[in-house]
Amino acid sequence: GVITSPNYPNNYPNKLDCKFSIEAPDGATITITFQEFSIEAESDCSFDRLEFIDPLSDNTKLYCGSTLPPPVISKGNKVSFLFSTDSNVNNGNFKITY
Ligand SMILES: [Ca+2]
Repeated sequence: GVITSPNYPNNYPNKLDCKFSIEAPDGATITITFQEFSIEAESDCSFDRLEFIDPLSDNTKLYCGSTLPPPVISKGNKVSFLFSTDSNVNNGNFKITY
């Protein structure tokens, strides 16, 4: 499957709070591959962020900036992403396959 930022391939909107959930069959894991990635950079990703949540892992990941993140493999069969953006600077987008 594919997940893209809202308005892809154009810039994502400001003031977003989006959740994307992926569920695979029981016993399966999910491999996430980032194809394109560029969202507002900040050292703590406090402006715009993509948060990766794997319920079986304590290792929640926050992504921002324009470096393509490495692939991620889930521990279990469910993962979700939360995409949050603030009220200004929205020059970017992302595309993820799983
Ligand atoms: Ca922003």
